[in-house]
Parts: sequence; structure tokens; C-alpha cells
Amino acid sequence: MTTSSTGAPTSVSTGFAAIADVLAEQAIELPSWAFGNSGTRFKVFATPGTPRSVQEKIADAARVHELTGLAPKVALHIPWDTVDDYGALRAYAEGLGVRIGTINSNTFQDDAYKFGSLTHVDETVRRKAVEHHFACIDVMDATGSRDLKIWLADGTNYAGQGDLRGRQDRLAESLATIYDRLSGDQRMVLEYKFFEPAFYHTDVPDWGTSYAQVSALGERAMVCLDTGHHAPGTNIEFIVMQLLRLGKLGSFDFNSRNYADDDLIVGAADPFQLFRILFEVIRGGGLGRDSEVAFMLDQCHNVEDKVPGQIRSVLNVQEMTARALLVDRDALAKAQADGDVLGANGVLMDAFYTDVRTDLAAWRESRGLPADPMHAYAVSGYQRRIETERVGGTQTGWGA
Ligand code: PSV
Ligand code: MN
Ligand code: MN
Repeated sequence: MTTSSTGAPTSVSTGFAAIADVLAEQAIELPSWAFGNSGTRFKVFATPGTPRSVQEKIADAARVHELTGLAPKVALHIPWDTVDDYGALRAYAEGLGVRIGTINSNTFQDDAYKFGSLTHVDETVRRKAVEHHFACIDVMDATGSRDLKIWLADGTNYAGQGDLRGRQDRLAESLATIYDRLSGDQRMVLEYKFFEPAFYHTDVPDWGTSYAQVSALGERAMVCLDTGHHAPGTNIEFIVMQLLRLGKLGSFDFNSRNYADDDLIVGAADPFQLFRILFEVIRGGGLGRDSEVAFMLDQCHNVEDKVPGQIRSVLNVQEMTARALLVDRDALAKAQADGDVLGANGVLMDAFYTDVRTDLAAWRESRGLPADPMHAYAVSGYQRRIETERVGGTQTGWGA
């Protein structure tokens, strides 16, 4: 039993049992690139055991799923994860108990894209970028992936460098051509980011621009919200609420940040923000069987081991989801209706401060999972094995 900020018992303790089934519906996609080496422009540190192929990345992702039951999908990045036979890759992944998730396009590492890709003034460059997305859709057809994720590095560094309006119009036309190529239940998700690598303007800087662009396309085009892509102080949960309200929240790229697009372990920098975001997800119907919102991670492990880094990440999402599910929504609604400012805030904080770790450990054990997946990984010998076996070849990395 816990008590509220007023000292009275709350229904938070009505308990964990009530949320167990919803928790079981949580499915998180791991980014293949989280298992590769990454770093900053100053240095990329190589780590023993780092995958040398997409198959080894998938094997690591499958290990995270095996120990947590939380990560049944792996997102790929094309061309980083190029293989000859995507049908065979799909079978390989499924043989390890995971599926291929979102396909991420890449129009930011080719010299042709120096001044833009889907927005470029030159029709030939735009065509090249559009055709890369067609190739990504071919990959989706073979892997059974539902989502094509587009993050663009397009933008300018100096005022006057580009025609902002012209670039937006060309973007709309390029996106429409790509969207028309999707079939069945395939979707496009358009990610926004307010800076970097362009530092004056980016062509999809914010949720409003992404929303305007995808709304013009149709109902299978949605917004992707990367939690690290906002100016400091932005109320991200408000954006989550608004996009769910508009039926346009397609997916998350979860990570955490202290300064910029840090891509740190989700929930590491600001667990309370993660809690607030997940509360709005739940409140808006974004979690559960009927939701189409994809929960992806977009992270880089520059100095920590990558597999346990991903295990920690999905566990953090689960822990804050559990706390957000424990919010006494009736009590909250009543306090809000009564204008009880501190009472309403107290209801939320009671759930946030509830330690769910023991309940989660028991919940995992009841499903045949290790109570402590971090510990289970540490004693499993997997890290030692990959460090011994993965010698020779070229380690994969962000941008390679
Ligand atoms: C670059 O900011 C970025 O981190 C975007 O968030 C993409 O989702 C990711 O790279 C992979 O392309
Ligand atoms: Mn992202
Ligand atoms: Mn990013």
C-alpha cells in the first residue's frame, strides 16, 4: 500500500495485477545500428564482440528479446544492412525468434546529397533519392516490414542559402511519389529534427511540418517522434498527446539526451520525462493491441557494452510504462474536474514514485523470463562468446 501526498491511501496499490496483461502487449523495436560501433566526430571506440554483419546484429537483438520478452523486432537501415537475399534474412531473423521491423532509408551519406536529397533543386538528385526509397520498399516487400521511416539530413547552414518554400514544395512532391509506391498495410513515417547536420534550417524541423507533409499524403503516412530531436525544454508529452489526438503518431524513436541529439539510453537522462510521455501514450490509446504506434529505440552505445545497453533501455521503457499504467485515472479526472491542482499533481506523482521493480521481476518469472535480465545476461557467457568468436572481418558501425 502506498500513500498519496496527502497521506491518504491511494488506489495505486490496487495493483500490479491489474496492469499485467497490458504490460504483456508492449513490443519494442531495436535499431540494428545500436549494436554497431558508434561515437562522436572526435572518436569511435571499437568494442570487442561488435557484429561484423547484419546477421550478427540480429543475433544480438534476438538475445535482448530472449532475456526480456520485450523486443520482438529489429529495425534495419539501408544501405548499412544490405544483403543479397532479404527473404533469407527474414527467415534467419524469424528462426531466432524476432522479426524485421521498420526500414530506415539513408540519403545522408552520398556526395550527391550535399545540398539536399528529396528537396534538392536538381531533379536528377531528387530522382536518385526517390529511387533509394523505392529500393527500401522492395526490401519491405521481402521482409514483411510495415514501416518505411524517412529521416532527412536536408537543410541549409546560412540564411539565404536556399529557397525555404521551394524546398518544402519539392519535398511534398518527392514524398508523394514515394507514398504512391507503398502497398497493402505499408506505412511511411516522417521523422523531424530541428537541427544537425544542417544548422540554419532543416526541411522537416518539427512535428507541425511533419504533420503538414504527411497529412497531404494520406492515412498511411504518419509522424515519427524522436525524443532527442527537440529544443531543450520542449514539452514532448504535449506533442505526443496532440499527435495521438490527430491520429498521426506513427512511431517513436526513444532515446534520452542531456544536451542535443545525444542518443543515450532511454530513460537515463530524465526518467520523469519518459514517465510523462508514456502516460500520454496510454491516455491517448497508443499502447495495446489496437494501437498502431511503433515503439522504436534510436540509440548509440558509444562507451558501454551494446547488448546490455539495449537490455537496460527496453527495461527502462517497461518500468516507466508500468508506473504510468498505475496512475489512478479516476482519481486524476476527479481532481482535475474539482480544480484540485495539488491533488491532481499528487495522483500523478504517486504513480511516478511507485517502485515497480519487485513486481516486474515476479511478472517476468511468471512468464518464464529471468527476473533480472541484466544479471542473466552478465552470467550467460554471451558477451565473452561474441568477443572470442567475432574476430577478423570488419566491425559494423553507424555510418558503415
Ligand atoms: C540522426 O539524427 C538520426 O539519429 C535520426 O534520428 C535517425 O532516426 C537515425 O539517425 C537513423 O537514421
Ligand atoms: Mn531517430
Ligand atoms: Mn537522431
